[in-house]
Amino acid sequence: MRIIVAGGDGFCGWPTALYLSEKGHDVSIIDNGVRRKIDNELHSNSLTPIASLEERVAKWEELTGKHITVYDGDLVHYDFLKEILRKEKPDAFVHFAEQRSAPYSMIDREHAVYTQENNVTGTLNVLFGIKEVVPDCHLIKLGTLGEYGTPNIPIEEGYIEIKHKGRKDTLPFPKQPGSFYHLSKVHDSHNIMFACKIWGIRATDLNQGIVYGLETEETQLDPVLTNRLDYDGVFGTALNRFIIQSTVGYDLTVYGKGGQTRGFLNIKDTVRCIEIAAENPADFGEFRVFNQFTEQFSVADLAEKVQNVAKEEGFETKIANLENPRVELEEHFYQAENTKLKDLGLEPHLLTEDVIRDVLRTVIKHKDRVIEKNILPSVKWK
Ligand code: NAD
Ligand code: USQ
Repeated sequence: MRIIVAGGDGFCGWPTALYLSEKGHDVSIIDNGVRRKIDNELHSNSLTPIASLEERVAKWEELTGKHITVYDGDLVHYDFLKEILRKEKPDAFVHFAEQRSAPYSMIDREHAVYTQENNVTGTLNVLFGIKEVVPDCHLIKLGTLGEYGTPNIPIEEGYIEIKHKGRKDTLPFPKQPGSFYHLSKVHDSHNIMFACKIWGIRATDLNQGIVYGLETEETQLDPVLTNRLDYDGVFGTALNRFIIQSTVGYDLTVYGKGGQTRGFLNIKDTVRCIEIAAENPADFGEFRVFNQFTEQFSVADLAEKVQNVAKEEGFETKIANLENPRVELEEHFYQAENTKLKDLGLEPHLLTEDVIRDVLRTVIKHKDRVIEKNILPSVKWK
């Protein structure tokens, strides 16, 4: 298949581009490099040293003979996007290219506006581009499990059957997102659903949980192919952050009571889920939704797991219950459905002590790069 990976320089996009290329697909990447610029804005960095995108794809070609074309540009620029769609004529468009940090979207008005303009306009452009240039192309869009929030009922995959006043219908599952970032994903989902309905576009919305780990078989082939790894209070995510904190002598930063429960998955499963979605496209006019995670944990559970493994590796770590910078439930019911990807062949890499140990040992090699003042959360919701 001819596949465009938008956001292919990022944490999920880079390993996905390599994985799909390895599987024999003709892959091209669109990325405007904004994630690297945001590191400069925040005076932050990836824990792992990352090569430029040009160096990355050159090394991949040198090692495997497989070519990945790179387009340096912005999805928000419609003429640029249309030109690439005309050139590439993709069978699938994998869309990772969004501002993905909840805290970043909550810094101030400018950051909230940037997040929603970047994400919503970029996705609208992709929808119009598919309609006008490549109507057969399957859109594989990264949504987020956080679109649903934490309702007091089990979370279904996209839709719920509701009986009301003697009548029955299958309707989109209610959305209660917890940041301007998560809201941007809800807006995207609505726009995609509408475009499928009116234009007959085929789309899969992957409501992904929190991704942990960093390496896949492909990124491990050479240090130049190494994936980025975020640990700071703005872009770092729960489990990866805890592992890194344990190696530099920081208390694990559990926010509030730590009963916040979320869906998680290994980066090795992210890349496979994209392949599954690509190989099993949605029908024309179908807005298909998969919940893309493999296990659910509370943040307190995760901190404890990391504490145990870190201890075995010689790091004595304490768990801090910091004042929660976010507005969210800290103790709640949580049960999300995740059968559709497994039914299509996903075999999850589950979170074992060995998996945590593996990431921890990789992290140790780069722990001198940690900028300590970036570890504590700096953005408040209120
Ligand atoms: P990332 O920030 O590492 O990667 C996103 C990439 O997209 C970056 O390389 C950035 O430069 C690029 N980009 C952003 N806006 C762009 C634009 N307008 N035009 C072109 N390129 C643009 O993020 P990630 O962690 O790889 O996440 C990828 C996607 O998966 C996001 O949509 C995110 O919301 C979703 N997701 C991520 C996680 C996670 O835990 N990382 C979990 C669930 C969903
Ligand atoms: N948390 C802590 N301590 C930390 C970091 C986070 O207790 O040091 C808590 C948060 O308060 C929250 C939970 O852990 O309750 C998850 O926070 P996170 O920063 O790990 O993840 P989140 O902000 O939800 O965002 C991440 C990605 C985003 C993706 C989302 C998937 O950055 O792109 O969409 O995970 S989900 O959470 O399923 O919506």
